[in-house]
Amino acid sequence: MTRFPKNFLWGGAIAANQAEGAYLEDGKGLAISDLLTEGFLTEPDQAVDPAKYYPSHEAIDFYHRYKEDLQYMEEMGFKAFRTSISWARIFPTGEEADPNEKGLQYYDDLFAEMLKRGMEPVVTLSHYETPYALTEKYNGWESRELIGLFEKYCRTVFERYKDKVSYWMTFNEINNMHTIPFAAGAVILDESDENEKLRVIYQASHNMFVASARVNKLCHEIMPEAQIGCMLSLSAVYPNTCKPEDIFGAMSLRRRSLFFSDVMLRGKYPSYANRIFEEYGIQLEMEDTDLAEIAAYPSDYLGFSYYRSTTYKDGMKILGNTGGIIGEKNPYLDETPWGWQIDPLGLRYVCNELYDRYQKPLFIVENGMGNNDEVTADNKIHDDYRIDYTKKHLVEIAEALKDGVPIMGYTYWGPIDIVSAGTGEMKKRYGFVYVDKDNAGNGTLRRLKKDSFHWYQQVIATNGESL
Ligand code: BGP
Repeated sequence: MTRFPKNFLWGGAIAANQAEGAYLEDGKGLAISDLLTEGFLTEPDQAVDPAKYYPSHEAIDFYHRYKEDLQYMEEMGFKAFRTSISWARIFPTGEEADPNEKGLQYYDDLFAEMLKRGMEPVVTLSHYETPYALTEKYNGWESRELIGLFEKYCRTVFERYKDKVSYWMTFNEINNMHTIPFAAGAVILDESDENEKLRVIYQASHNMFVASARVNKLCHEIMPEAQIGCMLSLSAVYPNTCKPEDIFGAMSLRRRSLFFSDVMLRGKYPSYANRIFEEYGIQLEMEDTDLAEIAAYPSDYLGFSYYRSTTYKDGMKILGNTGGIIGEKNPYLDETPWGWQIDPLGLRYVCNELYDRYQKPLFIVENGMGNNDEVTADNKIHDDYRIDYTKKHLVEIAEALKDGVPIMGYTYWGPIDIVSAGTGEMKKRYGFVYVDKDNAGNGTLRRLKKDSFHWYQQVIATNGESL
């Protein structure tokens, strides 16, 4: 029995800053990701130090090798390929009067190559790569200035790619404003003042909500047939025990993320937000038209990343928990070498909860297993663990579809090895295609198919029937 819709968007996802490299080539400006030596869980440098290694500067050189890499994706039968446009390729400092034509041309060629190889481009407008000049000048999204600058960037790329791109999304994992605010909002926080820190987190979020509403409107004006979604990181959150305080805390931790999709999909601030603003003395700076715009132009779908589940234990810090993901170990689950708890049923649970809450289509735009793959003497990579992880999650997606949840597609995270966002490592490999490069940046960059490459090719060829 067919378990996946015939138009299900099978594919894979990367991000410009984790794959392209060419970090200053053809006029590109510095992006926030270019100042990180060990990923977004560490503080950025204030300037590039020539003596240091920055993983995003070369990454896997996708900028020059995308034709070869897309050939691998075509061979697996991809229907869709998600990547981001690096804002700093188009407007190097974010404030230029005119866009950088070489940057526009690169993405023109990239999207054309995808379409030629049978893949729908799925484009993230901001994936942890805001022009760093906007952090230096405005402290990123804390300032309303970024609304107009982002709108101008989006209008430029909508106009340029309106005949190539039908699937867009605004801010990658916008709910990570609480855990990695520099990544999600290009803001630097004063960790010494809790109220001020939360004020900046919620002010930046508000400015992004307004920007999202405006570009949703713009997207539909320029491309009436296109779809534009919001995008969140949505691990399942369980109570650590049946203790009522654990149950209530788990709901509160879930709400910390769902606050963002509540605003962007329902078009208004949820009532529970008022208590947070009151308790922390937060007065959001708004213009009279903000709430009307947010109400009038919600996102079309909910894109989200799902890797793992986590638990809430009474007493754990919830709001403003910058510097990483919180959660107690779940004794019923195995975990990856990086401690991410493997919970395929959790994905079915999250899909049902999200559809119950929003009654809008879902798009699983990130799911995958990071692991320390070994290359054998005969150049093989036997990644059965990745096949097992992905198979189990896809089976639960089929169950969620059977539960009546409309799911647009599945773009596996990191179909080719790329730089880890959290740690900057290459050895945290997700790919169905291996890339010869190590954490210190050494390697030939040659590509190798893993066992999982042939497995995923079969899954797509049979529209999931082989699972
Ligand atoms: C998500 C990001 C992706 C990707 C993924 C895996 O938060 O949207 O950019 O990096 O996490 O995380 P990591 O690369 O740290 O393993």
